[in-house]
Amino acid sequence: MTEIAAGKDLTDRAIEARAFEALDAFQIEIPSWGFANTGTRFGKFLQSAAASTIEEKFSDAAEVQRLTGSTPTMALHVLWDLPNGVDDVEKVRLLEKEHSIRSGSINPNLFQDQEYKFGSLCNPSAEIRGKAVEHVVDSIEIAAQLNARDISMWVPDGSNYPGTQSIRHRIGWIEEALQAAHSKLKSGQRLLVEYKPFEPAFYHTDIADWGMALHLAKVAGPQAKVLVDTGHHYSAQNIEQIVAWLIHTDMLGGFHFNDRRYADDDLTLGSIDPYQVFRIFHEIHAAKSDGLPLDVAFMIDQSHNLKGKIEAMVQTVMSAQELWLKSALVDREELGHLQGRCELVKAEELFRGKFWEDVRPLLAAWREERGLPVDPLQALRDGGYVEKITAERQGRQSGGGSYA
Ligand code: PSV
Ligand code: MN
Repeated sequence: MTEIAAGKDLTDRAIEARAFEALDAFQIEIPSWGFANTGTRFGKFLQSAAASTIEEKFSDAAEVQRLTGSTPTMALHVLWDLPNGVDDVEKVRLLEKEHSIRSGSINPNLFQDQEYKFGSLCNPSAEIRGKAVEHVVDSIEIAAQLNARDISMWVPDGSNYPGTQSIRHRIGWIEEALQAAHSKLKSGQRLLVEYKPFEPAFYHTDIADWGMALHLAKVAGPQAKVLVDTGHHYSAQNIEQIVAWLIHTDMLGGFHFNDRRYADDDLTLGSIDPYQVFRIFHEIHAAKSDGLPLDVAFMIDQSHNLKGKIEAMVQTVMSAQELWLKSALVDREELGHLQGRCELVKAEELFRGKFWEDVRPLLAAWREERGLPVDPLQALRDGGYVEKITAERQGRQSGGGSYA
């Protein structure tokens, strides 16, 4: 071997080691509702293979984990997955064991009950607010019994017509509600406050953006953090800047990943703007390189109406792994020097150069080394799981899914 070849071999091995380390550290939670029949407000296109029971959702999650090796937990939505509340915990525990999938974040449901027509935690009726808080407290108990750390709070409240609600009074009510919920957290648990600018309310949303979520998380207590759903921003918003601010203030709790073209479209992660996901991941890697103690939950929040559900989930995890790996490989030390010297073009080329690099061979090598299918999508097609569940589930009506 020439000296140059030996040097290249050493570099290749160093890159591979770095890549494997990054991939080993990467886990992303999949949502139970991603396996169920869902639709738009115009209707649903039903899929025979869709899961309609919690048993089927665990089974589907196990298939995604078998193929990708990066999804050991599944987010649960309380009303959809544990309609009997804590009474369903034992059943979920058995499913966790059977499928080697742990329960991930627990999502209270504050939007399906008729009583929530004018809001849940921000409803002008103290009685309804109390009921909503009770549901959150029950969800915290479910999480505790399932050893799940995070309770993801998406509060759908808002109003549709100017002048019809006191925006300020509602701030006070939600502060009280989140404090009450926070006081019930066990040690180690976290309350993640998710924001969204619109939908289902179209005039004002009570937690519309990251500033409001940050304020509310701070008011709620030390175990509350902010959850960034990438689909919950106005079109031109710089999401990685929000992420950097939340990291700086030690208030970043987690992500719901999906992509968007217009609004909260829940499109496949990276399908519209993969560079944005790369830039977000870069902020995470950069903070880690700077030695900041980050503890961020990566979760997928997508439920596909047209794509095969398991196929879409596997594809999403693969995209996440690719973008995570690309951003992991940025030479941050060199980037730091270039930033310090304001060498703009060199810095940008170094940064975006990694975005354009094809990391799929590295991912394939990692999969092979870890005993995973080298091409998870092909393995899904070859494995016959979808055909099997299609036959088993065929003809049954949908249920147990999001917006069902
Ligand atoms: C609301 O749009 C949201 O992002 C919340 O996280 C919900 O829990 C989830 O979607 C339901 O799909
Ligand atoms: Mn979300």
